[in-house]
Order: sequence, then C-alpha cells, then structure tokens
Amino acid sequence: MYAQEVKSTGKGVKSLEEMEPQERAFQEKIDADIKIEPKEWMPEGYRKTLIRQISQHAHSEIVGQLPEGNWITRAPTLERKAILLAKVQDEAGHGLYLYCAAETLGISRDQMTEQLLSGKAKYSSIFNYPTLTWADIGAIGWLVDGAAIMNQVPLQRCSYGPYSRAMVRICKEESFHQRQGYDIMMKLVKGTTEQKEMAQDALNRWWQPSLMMFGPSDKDSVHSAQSMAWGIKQNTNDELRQKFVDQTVPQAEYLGLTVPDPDLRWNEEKGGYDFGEVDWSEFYEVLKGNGPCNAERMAARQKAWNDGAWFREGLMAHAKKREARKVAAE
Ligand code: BYC
Repeated sequence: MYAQEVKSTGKGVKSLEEMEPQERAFQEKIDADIKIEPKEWMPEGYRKTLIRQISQHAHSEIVGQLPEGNWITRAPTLERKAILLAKVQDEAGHGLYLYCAAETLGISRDQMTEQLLSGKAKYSSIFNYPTLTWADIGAIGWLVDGAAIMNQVPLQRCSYGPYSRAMVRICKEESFHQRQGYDIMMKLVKGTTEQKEMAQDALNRWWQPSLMMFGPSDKDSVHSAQSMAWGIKQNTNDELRQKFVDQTVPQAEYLGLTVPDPDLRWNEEKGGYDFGEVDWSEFYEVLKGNGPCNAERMAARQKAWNDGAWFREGLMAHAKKREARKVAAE
C-alpha cells in the first residue's frame, strides 16, 4: 500500500493500520485508483491540500499572463501577435477551470483572490522574472511551458476528479504553447548573430528559474510525501526536475545553444544528466516576495481587482433584480 511505503520515508504519513475506519476506506479508494468526487467524504487535510495546490496553480496561470502580455503589442509580426494573444487567452481559461475546480472544495473565488492579494497564497516563482526581449517569449514557451507539461501530465491522474479532468484540457493546450515557444527559438537561432545571441541570453536567464518551478529539493519539500500518499502528486519534485533536464538538454543542442551550467554532463550509469545545484537561496528570496518583479505583479493584480469593482457590483445588482422578478412571478 502506498501510504505504508511513504511512511517509511519518515514524513509523518499514517499507515492504513493507524487510520480510523472512514479514513482507511478513503485511502483504500485512492490506492485502488478510484477518483474522489466533490460531495464525497474526504479528510480535512486532503481538502486543504487540494485547495492550496489548485488555487495556487490557478493564481499562477492568471499572474503568468503578465510577463507575456508585456509583448503582445510588440510582437514582431501579425502572425506572432495572433499566436501570442491566443496563448495568453488560454492561460486565462486555465485559471478559470482551476478556480472552478477549487470551488468544488468549498472555497469561493473571492476568498481565493483575497488570499492571493494579501500574499497568503503563492503563485509560481517563475512569473517574478522580467521579459526583456522577444526571445524571452520563446524561452517561456519552450522552457516554462515545457516544465509545466512535465509537472502537469502526471496531474491528469490526480485522485481528485475535477482537478484531474481540468488538467486533461490544460495539458493539450500547454503542448501548443511549448511548440510555439520552440518555434520562436528556432527562428531566432537561424537568424542574424544578434538574434542568436538574444536566444542564448534568454536561455541563460530562464534556465535556473525554470528548474525552480518544480519546487524545493525532495529533502526540503514539505508536502510531497503526504500528497503522493493521497494520489495528488504522482512524482517527487526532484524526479520531475530530472526528467525536464533530460528532455530539454537535447533540444538546446538541436538549437545550437549552450545550457548555462558548467556541471552539466551525461551520466551513462543513471541514463540521465547530472546538473549543478539549483540556487535555492534565490528561490526562497523570490518566494518571500523579493524577486525582480514580485511587487509589479502584485500591483497589477491589485489594480485589476480594483478596476473590476464596478463590473462585479453591476453583476450582483443584475442577479438580485432577476431573483426579485423570479420571486414576484411565483
Ligand atoms: N513557486 O512542499 P512543496 C504555468 C511552495 S503555471 C512558488 O514541494 P508542493 C504557466 C509550495 O507551494 C505553473 N512556490 O509543495 C502559466 C509550498 O508552499 P505552501 C504552475 C512554490 O505543493 C502561464 C512550499 O514551496 N504550476 O505553467 O507539494 C504561462 C514547499 O513546497 C514553488 C502548478 O502550480 C514554486 N515554483 O509542490 C505559462 C502545478 N514550488 O503552499 C505557464 C501544480 C514550491 O505550503 N502544483 N512552492 O505555502 C504543484 O505541482 C505543486 O504545488 C508544486 C509544489 C510542485 C509546485
């Protein structure tokens, strides 16, 4: 049983024997790969973990529109602009499905927004870096969406039904996003010397932050053991980071670009790349709000919330009027 296996890692995961009957029945369902649906009983910790992860995922999609949105008006061609617009709209859609999935667990959209704006809820560290050149749009699609796919494909098998179903559609769209990013990089490396340098510079700046997207190393991950026992996560952070490096290094080679890591080398024995230690002090600084763009991102979301007040009030007034008309007609 998974729960027992994880317990041996010493991260405080209960074994089946230690569980009360209701919790044991729940865990057995998860171990048998049966999805958990919104109205069913679930341990409070499972519900809270899902709300935390799904809402933070939704916030990441919404905040993730900002660095790319920065280039919509400056895309080099009409075609590139149309593609980028479609991608950024997809991110908004992802945020909306995910907020809906989280709402099935008993939290409202307003509560989630409040948690984001007060700084209680996180969003992915990656979106606190600036997009300085057009090549950054290529690097985001290639690396950031590439990392997102690596992390999200296993989430399609998440034990919670609404999250796993939302992930199916999201993953299809992420594949398009990754392809468009790689296509931009291909174009740049075949261009002028300056364009190739721009592509290399973008890879240099986005490589480490992309590795950080997978979360802290396994020894420092707080939630992985319990989330894996509950079938929320299927893999540890380090496993996914390794897969990402193994998949991406040959893609960089094909582009003729150099991955900015002097310790990167193929390890025949393990059948994967060894790579340098991630700069965890930078990761934790970004999480604390001290990344290059944290303040800018939060200010943009706060402004959007304030600017939307008249619209939310209008919708509420309309809903109240409709309700009153319905009651009067009964
Ligand atoms: N950034 O115990 P751990 C996208 C936090 S959107 C910030 O390993 P867990 C896209 C973690 O939340 C991509 N915080 O946690 C959109 C926890 O703090 P709390 C977003 C991070 O949850 C637009 C603490 O560190 N993807 O692709 O087991 C354009 C300890 O970590 C980060 C998702 O959200 C981070 N990078 O594992 C383009 C996927 N990493 O919550 C692209 C869903 C860790 O206790 N989420 N933390 O305060 C997950 O798979 C997991 O939540 C994580 C972390 C792997 C991220």
